[in-house]
Amino acid sequence: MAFTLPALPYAPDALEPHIDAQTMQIHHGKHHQAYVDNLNKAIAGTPHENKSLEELIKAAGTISPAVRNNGGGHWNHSFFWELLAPNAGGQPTGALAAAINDVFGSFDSFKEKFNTAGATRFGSGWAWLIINNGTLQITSTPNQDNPLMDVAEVKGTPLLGVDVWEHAYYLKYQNRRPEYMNAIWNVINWNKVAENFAKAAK
Ligand code: MN3
Repeated sequence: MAFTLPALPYAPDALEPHIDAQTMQIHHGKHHQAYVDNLNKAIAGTPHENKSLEELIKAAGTISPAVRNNGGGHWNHSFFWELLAPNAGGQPTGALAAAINDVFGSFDSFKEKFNTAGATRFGSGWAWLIINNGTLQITSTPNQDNPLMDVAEVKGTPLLGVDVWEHAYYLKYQNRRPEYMNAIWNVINWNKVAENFAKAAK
């Protein structure tokens, strides 16, 4: 069964002025679409054809780089779009807020550490908030890898992921990745992150 591009859960201009419409259109319609198309090409006629995306991701180290890169790209972007929303941002509440304060001291200190993880990821990759054995942790991965992969240096269940590839911000922020990392907090959908947390903490 071929994979398909999920629709954006909001209009491409809904995250303005923090993430511009053109970036969203190209990022979703061209980059994410290409990961989906190339993943389908890579698994066509192979034993991986009928596996779920999660199964492919978890075996990333034992399958072809094309499946690792494009499967990761498809999983990561599908996850990412849901984590953003118009009229979002602010701070988490409830159990998630308590867990963040517990581990990082405060929301501001969490944000600072997360921004640093994104800013210091050399080249292309992702910054993550994960849960691992019940504990929150910040990490980052190169390229389209993610913490679910068997090849990840730090493994866990992603709760929040931010794309730090240049294609995610270059049109508006050019080389200023830290500025993009600061702006994205205005559109983080904490309800979705809390949902991921509740599911993973079970
Ligand atoms: Mn991307």
